[in-house]
Amino acid sequence: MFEQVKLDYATNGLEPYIDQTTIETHHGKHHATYTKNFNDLVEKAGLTGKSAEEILGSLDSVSDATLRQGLKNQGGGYYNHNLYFEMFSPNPAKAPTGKFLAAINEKFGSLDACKDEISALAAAQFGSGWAWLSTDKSGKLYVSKTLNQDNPISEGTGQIPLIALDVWEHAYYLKYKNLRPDYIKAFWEILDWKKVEARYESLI
Ligand code: MN3
Repeated sequence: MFEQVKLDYATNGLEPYIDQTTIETHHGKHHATYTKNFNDLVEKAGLTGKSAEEILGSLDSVSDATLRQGLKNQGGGYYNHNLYFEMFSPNPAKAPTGKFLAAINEKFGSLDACKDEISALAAAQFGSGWAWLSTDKSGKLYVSKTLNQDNPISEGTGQIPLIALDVWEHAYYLKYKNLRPDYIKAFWEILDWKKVEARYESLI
């Protein structure tokens, strides 16, 4: 049984960057629904006991096309939002350190350049989707964007996401309306690089 990540901050704890109503709706309704639907589909597909990464990484083994697409959509919705919500903090570390910072500097030149690349992909995503910072098992970093609830795992890239930037309108529309770039700027104000760094270190 897959469970939504519990927020380790109050629903108003990310104000003014993400407002309370958006967090309540996004986590309490959207993410809750993806999670419920994913659990139902996992049971239907006979995949109980597998991890979300295993399921999303082997969708080709599901022969029924409707079920396969459902697992990709709802499983992505479950997994992507867990990563999204767990990387925020009301008092975030504004930069990583150590090996992770070294990998960022090697790939992008600087932390600001890394954020700019992800922001540009997020702003350029036409319609609903996500922008990503991911790693492979060797610790090499990648940026990408995906449509819908697709992610680097369901895309079969061999990459594991570290940062998930949701650019579906439900993530920002109540506060930012059409101004997605303002939401993207706000995202970096509450992203906790210490959490991202801990995830990176656990994966490589
Ligand atoms: Mn969302």
